[in-house]
Amino acid sequence: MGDNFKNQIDGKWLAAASAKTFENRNPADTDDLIGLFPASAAEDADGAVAAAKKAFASWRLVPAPKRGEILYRVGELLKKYKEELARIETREMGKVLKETRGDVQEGIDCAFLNAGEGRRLFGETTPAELPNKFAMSVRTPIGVCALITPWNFPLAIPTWKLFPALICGNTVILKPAEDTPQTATRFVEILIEAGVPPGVVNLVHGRGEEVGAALVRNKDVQLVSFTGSAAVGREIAASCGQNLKRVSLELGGKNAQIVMEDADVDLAVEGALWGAFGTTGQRCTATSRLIVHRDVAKKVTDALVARAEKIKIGDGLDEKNEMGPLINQAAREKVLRYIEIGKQEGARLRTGGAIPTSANCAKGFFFQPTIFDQVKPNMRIAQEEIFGPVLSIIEIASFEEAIAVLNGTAYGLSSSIYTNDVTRAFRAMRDIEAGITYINGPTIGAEVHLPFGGVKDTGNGHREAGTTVYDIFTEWKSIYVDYSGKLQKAQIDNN
Ligand code: UN1
Repeated sequence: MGDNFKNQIDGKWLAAASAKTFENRNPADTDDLIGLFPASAAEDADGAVAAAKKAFASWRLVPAPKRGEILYRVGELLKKYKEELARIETREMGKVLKETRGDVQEGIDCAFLNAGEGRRLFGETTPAELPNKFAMSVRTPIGVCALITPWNFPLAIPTWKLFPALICGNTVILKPAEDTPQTATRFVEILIEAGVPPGVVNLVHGRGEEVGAALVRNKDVQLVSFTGSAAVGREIAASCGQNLKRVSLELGGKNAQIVMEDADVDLAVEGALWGAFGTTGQRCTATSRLIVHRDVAKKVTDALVARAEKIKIGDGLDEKNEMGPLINQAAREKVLRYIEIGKQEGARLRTGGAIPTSANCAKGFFFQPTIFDQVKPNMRIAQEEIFGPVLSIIEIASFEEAIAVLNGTAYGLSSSIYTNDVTRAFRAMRDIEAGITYINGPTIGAEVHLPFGGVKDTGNGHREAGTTVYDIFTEWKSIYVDYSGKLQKAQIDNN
């Protein structure tokens, strides 16, 4: 029997007002019930918004360096509890321990980065056009922020949104994915242990259609930050548009790695394996297309197939395993549907494509690493986000064709090119349509101090992480101080 978990609203741990709950189970072993979580509804979400609104009145006045001190303590506590958090994450999300430790590390890095920002948050001073007048611009907090986060990075993604929101003086409601509520709960416990005051961070569990929608609708929420599917992102953006509410979206991807004929082939294979099958292919940044020059296509494909077949699949808590399960039954059904679509479209299934039959995989949502070759750029498996361990290999004959194929999808999050030709590398940096481009590295592994996000249907132009995130979580205010002691009229010709 699992434990009973709660929402956090205004400093109190509360069940849903309806007392309803939902189950959280281990995707590697569905007999393992992790716990029961509040199946919250609009009334719980609205209560959390009211608490955040109340707390904003005092939190916005806490000096940013003081808010930073709390975030330094959060960083220290995340270090202290790193292994515990990694194990919680693996148990509820499935990815292997090495990866969940990396996920927690990303949160630690994000804590210290944002803690330091408490002593920067720079504005500008500039000369005024009139004598005895001073002009400057400062960042001010926005207010109540709703953070709606996915299950694939159960700690790192909430930290990317929450730490910048807090350091800027906002208060938040975190609505974590239903598949990974325990990591979020432990995270909020740690925030409270570090000294975050009541109401500054609220946590509401439940379904996006209920809790997420209620937060997006609530007039007292000034900003929505969402990471998830493009379909849901469009709905959120439409609703926020109606209310002129700020919204930051990080949505899907169909990321590609190019391998040119001059590349270090072994390095490119290593990169593609990690990019495609790391996190069981469940990253927004995952490599789902490999665009390979025909001169090296056979060598690259054969090597990838051989390596993919050796990947050890199983429970991520067992250190010898290299790839955990998919997140849930619906995810596995989706992947299976795309395997059929790929076959029907005429792509050649080179390896995988099925549920593993080994005994250790019997109770979870496992899936074999899968590679299709002879994929054409316009096939659905080369256009649509699958979010599983499925790699589509597309052959090309020139650099120009490679770039055109890479750019030929609706998305533009991450991208990569393996080449030893500096001219090609720089042309790729210029011509690839994506928010992130790697030269001789895989499509995954973005660092928290650089802007993160993408072009086209991947988002709405915002970049979380980096220094750009502060433009999401603050308003600019321009301030003029006239110390002339008389009325001075700007833009009037005084001569
Ligand atoms: C995601 O999959 O939404 O760049 C985030 C990476 C990680 C973050 C991925 N640092 O692969």
